[in-house]
Amino acid sequence: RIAVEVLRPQPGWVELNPDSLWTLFVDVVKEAVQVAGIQMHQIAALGLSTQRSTFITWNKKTGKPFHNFISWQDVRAGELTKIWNRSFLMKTVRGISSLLHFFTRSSQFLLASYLSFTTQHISLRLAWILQHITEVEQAIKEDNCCFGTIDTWLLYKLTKGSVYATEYSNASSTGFFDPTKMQWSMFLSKLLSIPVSIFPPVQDTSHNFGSVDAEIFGAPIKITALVADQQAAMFGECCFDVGDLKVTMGTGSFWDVNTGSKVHTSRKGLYPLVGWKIGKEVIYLAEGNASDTGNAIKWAQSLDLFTSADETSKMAHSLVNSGGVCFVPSFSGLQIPVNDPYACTSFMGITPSTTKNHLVRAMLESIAFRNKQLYDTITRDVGIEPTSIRADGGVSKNNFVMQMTSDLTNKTISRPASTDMSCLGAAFLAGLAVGMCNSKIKG
Ligand SMILES: *[C@@H]1O[C@H](CO)[C@@H](O)[C@H](O)[C@H]1NC(C)=O
Ligand SMILES: *[C@@H]1O[C@H](CO)[C@@H](O)[C@H](O)[C@H]1NC(C)=O
Ligand SMILES: *[C@@H]1O[C@H](CO)[C@@H](O)[C@H](O)[C@H]1NC(C)=O
Ligand SMILES: *[C@H]1O[C@H](CO)[C@@H](O)[C@H](O)[C@H]1NC(C)=O
Repeated sequence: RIAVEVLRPQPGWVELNPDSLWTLFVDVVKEAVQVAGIQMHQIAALGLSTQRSTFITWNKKTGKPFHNFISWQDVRAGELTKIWNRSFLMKTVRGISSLLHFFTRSSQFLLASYLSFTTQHISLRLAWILQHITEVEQAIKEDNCCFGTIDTWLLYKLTKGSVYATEYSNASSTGFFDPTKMQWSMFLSKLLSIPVSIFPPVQDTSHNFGSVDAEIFGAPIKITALVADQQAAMFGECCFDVGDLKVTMGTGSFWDVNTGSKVHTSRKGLYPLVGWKIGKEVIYLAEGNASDTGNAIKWAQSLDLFTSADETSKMAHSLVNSGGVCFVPSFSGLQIPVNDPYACTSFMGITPSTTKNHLVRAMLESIAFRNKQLYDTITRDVGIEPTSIRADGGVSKNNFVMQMTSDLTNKTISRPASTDMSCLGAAFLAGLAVGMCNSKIKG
């Protein structure tokens, strides 16, 4: 597994170098094609699935970035977030919006009435950049600033600067996109004084975005899909029908449910997203997450509670219960349905007879309990009774966690042989655009 080096120049700042990301990306594609034993010219289409809410801005004329990628984990806008969230203006916005919703019943106003900023949304990190990097401010004045998430940046680089675009699933995860109107949010733009003109044009998920410059891979491959990671996983898992539900368990757990052509407005903190837009059809999702899943396991590994995550399921199964030990997985607070950003991580119930196995079992149980909590919240809030749950991501390989989740929810869980569904989803979407798959594939 190849990973881009994560830079932490100051406490709370999390960045990625755009040039190393680009170089690594090109190397990985070349190697994958070589390992598959095929030639570049045999490839019909390329689909990209990328991490969400990580962004960059660059000079339109020279293509030179103004700063590193600002990761979704970056909390430099924490102070700004607190100030905005508590401001009189935001209270007024929420108050007026809920009043307007009362009279109009428009979901647009209901969404605004729950508006509160978090550091994970792009809005305030972008506002921070505008305030602190004068080059960006200047470039915006001269209409010379491009904004992009990782997909947009890779597309721009792949086409040597000739294509500048993003697509709906990605745009909607920025928190700067209005899913009820399917355009960049004029409201947030005015509120935060960030001109909409810096955002890229939004295209369909499965669309002919242009071709890779022949110099890069030695052949001009068509780029026909851009899609954000969770949405790609949803597509890869074939969650095409209303009520289809999946969970991707990686660093965190992401639960997504297909809400069809309806934007779901939630009172519990589920986030509405565009799943994909293909031609006239727009599919919406509602999403909830638990931010510490693989994270918690990695932490335990760093303390030498075990040497490989593969051992944990066996360790947990070696006991009948956790011996009264409980773990709360909240390194980044607890998300829905608790919604407490300050919840602290803890082990409780430790006694002199507690062993490593008890601690590990308590941690795995906590992941299953969070799954149950999210499952209940989502199915009640959206009003569905799914027949099964589809699971993917690295942690879904853990038999103990999956069995306990299945027992708690009383649902069958289906798990694909290969757990990287984001890649498969992007490939399906790319194939769709070049006619390799005539319609969505079932099964
Ligand atoms: C934001 O403000 C609202 C209302 O003032 C409050 O209920 C909520 O907990 C705040 N959220 C954060 C993350 O500070
Ligand atoms: C996780 O959910 C919280 C709300 O519960 C949301 O603010 C946050 O943006 C989500 N995280 C990601 C990475 O989508
Ligand atoms: C679990 O599901 C089965 C089959 O769907 C059902 O017959 C049974 O009553 C359920 N058990 C509980 C405790 O809900
Ligand atoms: C898609 O959007 C997300 C959120 O805005 C962003 O982090 C990601 O980099 C985007 N993908 C691309 C390829 O631009």
